Amino acid sequence: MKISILISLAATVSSVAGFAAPVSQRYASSSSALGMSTATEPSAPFVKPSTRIIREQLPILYVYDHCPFCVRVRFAMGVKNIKHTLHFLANDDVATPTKLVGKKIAPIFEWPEEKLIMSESLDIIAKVDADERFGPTNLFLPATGRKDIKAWQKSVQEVLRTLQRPRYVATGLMPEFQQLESRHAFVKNHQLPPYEKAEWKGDGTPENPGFSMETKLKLYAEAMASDPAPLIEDLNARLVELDDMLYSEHYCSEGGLSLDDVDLWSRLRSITIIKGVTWPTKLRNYMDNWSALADVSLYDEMAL
Ligand SMILES: N[C@@H](CCC(=O)N[C@@H](CS)C(=O)NCC(=O)O)C(=O)O
Repeated sequence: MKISILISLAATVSSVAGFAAPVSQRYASSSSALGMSTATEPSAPFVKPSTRIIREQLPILYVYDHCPFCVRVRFAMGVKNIKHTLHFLANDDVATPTKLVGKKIAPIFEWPEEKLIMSESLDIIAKVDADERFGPTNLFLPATGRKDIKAWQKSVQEVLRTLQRPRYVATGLMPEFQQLESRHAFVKNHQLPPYEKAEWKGDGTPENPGFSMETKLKLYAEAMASDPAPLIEDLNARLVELDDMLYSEHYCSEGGLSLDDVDLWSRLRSITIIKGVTWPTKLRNYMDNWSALADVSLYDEMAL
C-alpha cells in the first residue's frame, strides 16, 4: 500500500529526486539532434544529452561522498549522462588508492576499456568531455576565473569547516565513514577552526607534538554539541551575498554551463549537511536544478 502511494506520488511530484523520471525526459523538449544544450537565451535551462552512455566496461569512479573534488567529476559524468560504477572508498583505505595511483587520494577515474587510471578532478573531466565515446563533447565552457566567487569562498572557509566537518562524521550515514577507523582517520587529519593544520597534525607525543587523538575527538564532539545558530546566521547572510552573484538559477556565470558551475555546485552541496540553513530562492533552485540534472543527491534529508 505504502509503496503504491510512493510510486503514484512520484509520477506527479517531480521534485522527489529518487523517484523522478530521468532528467533527460524532463528537459528533453528542446533537445537538439546531438542532445547538446540548445539554450537560445542565456538563462534558458541546460538540456542534458538524452542518450544514456553505457559502455560495455563501465568506467569506475573512486570517491569519498563528502569530497567536493569527487563531486565535480560525479557532476560532470551525471550531466553528460554517463553510466559509471561509483566506488566509495572508506576514509582509512590507503591500500586501494595507493595501488591505483601511488597515494591516498580521491577522486580516481579508472577506465578499463582504455587501461586508463587517472586522478585530478579537472583532468578527468577534461578527458571525459573530449572523448566522443562519452557522448557529445565540450559540454563545459572554461572557468571564467571570477574573483568575486573566489573571494566569497575564502570568506566562508572557516565557518564551513567548523559546521561541516563534525557533521560529515556525525551523521554516520556517509559511505566513507561507516566504520570507526574511517571516522577517526578523518578527525585525525582535518583540523577544526581556530586550529591550524600544523597544530592539529601531531599526536600529542613529545616527538610529534600537537593534539592527541583523544583531544581531537573531544573537540569534534564539542563542536557538534555547541549551538550552531550564530554561525548559521552568519552563513545565511553570506548565502544572500552569493545569491546576488549568481547569474541565474541555471548557471552561476553568464554564457551557460561552465567549469564555474562544476566547482561551485560541488562545494555548495556540502553545505546541505547543515540543518537550518536558509537558502535564498535563486540559489536553492540552482542547487535543486543541478542535483536533478547531475543525478547527485543533496544531503538535506540527513542534515544535522
Ligand atoms: N587537486 C585534487 C584534489 C583532490 C583532494 O584533495 N582530495 C582529497 C579529498 S577531498 C583527498 O583525497 N585527500 C587525501 C586524504 O583524504 O587522505 C583534485 O582536484 O582531484
